[in-house]
Amino acid sequence: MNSRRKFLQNTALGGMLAGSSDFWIRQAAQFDRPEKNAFPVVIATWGPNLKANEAAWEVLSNGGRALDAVEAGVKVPEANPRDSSVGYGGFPDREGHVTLDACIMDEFGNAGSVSFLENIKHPISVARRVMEKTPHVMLSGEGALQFALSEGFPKEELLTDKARQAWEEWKIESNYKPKINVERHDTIGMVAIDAQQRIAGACTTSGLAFKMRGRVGDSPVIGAGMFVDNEVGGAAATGLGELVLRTLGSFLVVEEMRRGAHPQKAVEKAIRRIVQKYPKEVEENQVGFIALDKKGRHGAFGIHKGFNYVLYQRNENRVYEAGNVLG
Ligand code: SD4
Repeated sequence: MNSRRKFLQNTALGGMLAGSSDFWIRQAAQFDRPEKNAFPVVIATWGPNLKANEAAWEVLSNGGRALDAVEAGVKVPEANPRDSSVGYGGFPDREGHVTLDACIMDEFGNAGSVSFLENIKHPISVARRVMEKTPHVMLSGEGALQFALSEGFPKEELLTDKARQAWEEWKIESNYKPKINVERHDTIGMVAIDAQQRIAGACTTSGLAFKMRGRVGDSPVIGAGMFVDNEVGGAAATGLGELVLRTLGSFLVVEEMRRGAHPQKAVEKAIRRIVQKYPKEVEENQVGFIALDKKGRHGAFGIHKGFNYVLYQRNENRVYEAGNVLG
């Protein structure tokens, strides 16, 4: 027996602490009871993604699998030409090519991902095929494209007139600033739990606008842009990928929940870690996390004001403002 335990057992203080810890365990159990009608549930980054949640809900409310729900959900912004951060209509790299990153995880801990993929409208579905049809987790660039074509995905031009125009305007100054503004971006990260309490997650993006050719962010990296552990919960990230990659943010959130943290506390921890480690870079850059735990509780938090998210639970699909650390 370690000496501290021995000491506590042999003292009045030990008796008091034992009593008080029972109190806290009872207290925690009260909060930890499964939420009523918590399932199914789906959460996604950014307010404009209500429609993505709807598509996921369609699957979930019909008794479908969380994996199918998140794939269907994130395909909505991937196909939307007005969404300049995801899939078709995404802003190109600084050489004018739209290059896409995406990843997906299922309830068994299987994972699939594509990075630096061009000319395929639904990178999330290619990521799923990587997971289901290859012994690998990630395919990149030309190889990812070849694989997608061999799987029957059509090759498409993803650069819309609007995105081309934005790029032409950017080229006038060609000011290379690999930073992300605080409010105007909407990579979608999504986590869902179905009626059978299976958890899945997905994340998809065109990455930073006018990025260096070949730059890959956090979104396709398992544990950075998204992570799911069916025993614990799931998390996803949006914002400046470099900050999320260096801290393996989504993994950190899930591990915090594994240690017993409420999802809200877990996302706050991951954001504070970034702020503490990179105080200069966070001044002008946003990162936001969303999380769901196995009990159906959620959390969301950003570095700056302006990060919002969508939650569909108990038949209600709503946009919520997330808290933030820097205002
Ligand atoms: C990236 N995390 O490539 C992505 C960008 C993003 O909303 O989230 N945009 O770094």
